[in-house]
Amino acid sequence: MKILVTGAGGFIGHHLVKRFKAQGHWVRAVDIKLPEYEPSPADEFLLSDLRFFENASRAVSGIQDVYQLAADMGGIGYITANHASLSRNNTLINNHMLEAARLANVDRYLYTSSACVYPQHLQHSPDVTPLKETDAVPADPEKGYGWEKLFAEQMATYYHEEFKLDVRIVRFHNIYGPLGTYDGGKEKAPAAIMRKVAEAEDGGAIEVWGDGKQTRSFCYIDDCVEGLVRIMASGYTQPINLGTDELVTINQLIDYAAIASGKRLTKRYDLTKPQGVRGRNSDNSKLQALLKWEPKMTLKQGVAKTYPWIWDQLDKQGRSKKAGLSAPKKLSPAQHKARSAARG
Ligand code: NAD
Ligand code: GDC
Repeated sequence: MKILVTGAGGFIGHHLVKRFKAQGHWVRAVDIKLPEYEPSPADEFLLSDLRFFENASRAVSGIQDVYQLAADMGGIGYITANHASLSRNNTLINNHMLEAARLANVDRYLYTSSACVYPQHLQHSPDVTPLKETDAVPADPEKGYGWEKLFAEQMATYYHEEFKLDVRIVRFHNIYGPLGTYDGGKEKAPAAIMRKVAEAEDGGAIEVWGDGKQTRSFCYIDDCVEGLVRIMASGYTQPINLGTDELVTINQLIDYAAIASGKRLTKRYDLTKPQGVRGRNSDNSKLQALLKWEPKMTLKQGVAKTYPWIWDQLDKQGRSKKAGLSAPKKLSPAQHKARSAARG
């Protein structure tokens, strides 16, 4: 099969290319950048900007299956700071990709959307009711990124209705794992927290955005890739959640990272930082009914698999700190107090 993966220089796209190559498919990868942490195994890698129609057209030429992952995106800090440019970039990419795919007569087209499409008024409580696909409309999504994702979903649906394009629309719920961005401003909470833990001295404190009581569900990358392949095969053309329904607080996420590190750490809350919705979880009823499958990896297991990779990356830059308390004589009285509190 000839497969196109756009956004293949990014986190999920790169993992997807590896999966397809392992299955023996021919893969064209497209992105404006190469993968940062290891080379792509794609048969062809086009460094190309999909905001331009001629590039989208070239990308889909001769292709059977399209996996459209190219997007200007990041964690809550990034997506709340760039509403205009991000929305413009992504609407251009998605509109051109759909039209190019239609004209090239591709077999199947999978679009990667986000849980950010869900109405904000349904996400005011940490004890949130899991979000089901039909909750998305009437709309009240995340400003900028959520609106453009919802519009791109609608566009994919219109292309299906009007031109019979065989679409898939997948709503990711916070995906994490090795080879994901952990630094530079685009990182999401799991990678950011693991970076902070890796850089912290044992017995020290890490900065947390918000009060740590906000909730999310997080999905490990291997489950995400498996889910994408299964959803493509399913023939289902309406939006579908892809995530876990393991609701955790950000404090729990930090505790799992601390366990993986072997360090004793305290948390320092910064309420001035971006926090997004108060609670978000995935309702997986449709996913289970459709695929008889859902993501399996618990957050504790996934963090244990991801932390060593982030630690190694930072270690190469001289930024990681090993577990093991340093000599007490170097500590100030305030640090002594914090350490005692951390030890409980
Ligand atoms: P990522 O940022 O690692 O990958 C996206 C890639 O798109 C990047 O490599 C980027 O360079 C590329 N890109 C941006 N503009 C481009 C352009 N004009 N032309 C070509 N390529 C361009 O993000 P990811 O986590 O791998 O996300 C993949 C997809 O999944 C995106 O559509 C994203 O919105 C969606 N998504 C991801 C998550 C998550 O938790 N990771 C959650 C919801 C939705
Ligand atoms: O960035 P994110 O993972 O995005 O943040 C989750 C929660 O973790 C937020 O409440 C944030 O304040 C908190 N948090 C605590 N410390 C930190 O150091 C930190 N860095 C970050 N980034 N967050 C921290 C995401 C979007 C994605 C996407 C997914 C879909 O929203 O950013 O682009 O589409 O949702 O699930 P989040 O979960 O709000």
